[in-house]
Amino acid sequence: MKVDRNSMQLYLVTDRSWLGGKTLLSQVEACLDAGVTFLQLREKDLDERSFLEEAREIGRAAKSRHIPFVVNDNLQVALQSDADGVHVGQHDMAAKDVRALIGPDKILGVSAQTVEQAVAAERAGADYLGVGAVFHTSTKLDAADVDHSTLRAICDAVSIPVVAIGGIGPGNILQLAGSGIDGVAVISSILAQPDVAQAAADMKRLCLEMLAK
Ligand code: TZP
Ligand code: MG
Repeated sequence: MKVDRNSMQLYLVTDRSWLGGKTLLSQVEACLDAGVTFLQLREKDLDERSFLEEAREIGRAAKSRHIPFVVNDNLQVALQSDADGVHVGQHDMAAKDVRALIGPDKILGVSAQTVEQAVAAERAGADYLGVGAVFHTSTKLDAADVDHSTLRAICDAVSIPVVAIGGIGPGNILQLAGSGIDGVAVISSILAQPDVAQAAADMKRLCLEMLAK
């Protein structure tokens, strides 16, 4: 398996909404040093050139720490920055087409909300799944809700690692114990906090507690 299950424990998705004058690179580095185990660069509004430059810079920070690094949605940026892989949603390019373009060695992550989508993604060559939103989130307004019985059914139906995403924070992460997930993917419970390193360390501790339950 290309993706080590342990690297899915605390998956950080970037968001520049809460930088508050700091740089994305410095915030990300602080999080990587505080226990984040996987990194996705997610940019919705950046022009291609800035996106590529940023992917190279953030990718270097991840590589030097041996943290897997994927780019959301943008295959060209993923390939040109030599990221470890790419993450696509159900409304992006089809997983099997992405797999054909990136080859067998790059990581392919796919978002899934149903068992059918999860099984299809695994067949299409996904290396891991992101499943959510498992709790209410204000970060992605069009996120579909995934109830916890569906989350469990998805984990049972596939053999690739699964991370839950959406509204996960210190107050609810332990509710995910026993679902079969390999970790959690978060944005605001780390990046919207005043001390991102402390938030990442707190989430890591709670995540390990959740996984051990
Ligand atoms: N996909 C499903 S929910 C979500 C994404 C990108 C947003 C997660 O952000 P947060 O702040 O951790 O709820
Ligand atoms: Mg997408």
